[in-house]
Amino acid sequence: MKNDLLLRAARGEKTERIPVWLMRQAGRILPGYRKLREKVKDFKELVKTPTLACEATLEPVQALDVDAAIIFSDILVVPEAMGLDYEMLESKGPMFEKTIQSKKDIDGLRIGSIENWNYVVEAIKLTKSELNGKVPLIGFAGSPWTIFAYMTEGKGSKTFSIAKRMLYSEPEMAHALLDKITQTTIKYLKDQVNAGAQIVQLFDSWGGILSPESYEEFSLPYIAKICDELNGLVPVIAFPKGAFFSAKEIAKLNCSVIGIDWTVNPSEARTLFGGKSLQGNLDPCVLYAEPSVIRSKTHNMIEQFGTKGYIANLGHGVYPDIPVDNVRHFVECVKQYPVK
Ligand code: 1CP
Repeated sequence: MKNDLLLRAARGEKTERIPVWLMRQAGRILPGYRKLREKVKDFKELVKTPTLACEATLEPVQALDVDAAIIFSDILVVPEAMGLDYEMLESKGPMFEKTIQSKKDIDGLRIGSIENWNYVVEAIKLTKSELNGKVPLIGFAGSPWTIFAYMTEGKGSKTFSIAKRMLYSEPEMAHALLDKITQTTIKYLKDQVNAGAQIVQLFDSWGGILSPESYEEFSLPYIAKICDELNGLVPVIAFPKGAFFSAKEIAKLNCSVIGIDWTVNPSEARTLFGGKSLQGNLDPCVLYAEPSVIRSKTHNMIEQFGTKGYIANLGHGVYPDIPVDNVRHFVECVKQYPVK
């Protein structure tokens, strides 16, 4: 491994330089990605063609000079593997033909297996061999609650009121669905690790719309199960976006790294999550600002996080209209930060 900064920082070590990557680095912002998209019918064809998924994964490593690659895929591979098909509508996002509303619907879902996500396994193997140890490869999945939200709503939502209604009115049914998603996700992540993923991230993108009580009943226990199954194999990064109202409970997860969003002060995050490595947390919108602002906000962030057991990143995915040069500047500013 030529550059294992990310893996060492995830294990809590002090590194000679701070590793940096960006959530959603592999799509949307890069010109090469747009060209790749023009070659295919739709987003899913890109995800399901290992040579193209590999190309999309490698582009940011070249173009942005980041310290990790994240496999080009989507969290919605899991519902599809369970038998719930979706389309990715141009500039609208995911759309499921059917949604899960009843016990019968849940019984009709399968616990996915390798044949349902073999294209991801192949993409990881190919990417791993192309990377040839240049930087580590990150695997990922959505958290069970976040996947549940898409499976019950059928698409993105502002309120996720259909998903939340099930939590309050049919809690047993909700747990049955969450359990099935969790079993699938554990198998899916283990297959990613066997194929060559060296670290995995769990995106709980919609954790923040729950109350602390609901979060601790319907999201966190399932994330905990996945961490317990995976963290002995590779480091797990748990990213409980917006859910830091439950920080005390999150701190108990059996994961190596906690991903922090911009709503938490970095030095406070250190106090909350004592023994863990941290990742984050610059507001992506800082990258719209001029270079000197990006530099001072990035260096200020690092100073507060400290340099041991720290992975620099944004507090959520990079937005499609952020200029690539500004993203590159952010990466450089992290790399230039003097570690004493
Ligand atoms: O760096 C990367 O881009 C790697 C690949 C990646 C990842 C990690 C993609 C490709 N998606 C994801 C994760 C993902 N997908 C999340 C979790 C991260 C987050 O919170 O941002 C979520 C919530 C999704 C679901 C999803 N996929 C949406 C959101 C819809 C909503 O409800 O707001 C959308 C629009 C997608 C499509 C998608 N996934 C990935 C890309 C590059 C795109 C854009 C589609 C395109 O190119 O046409």
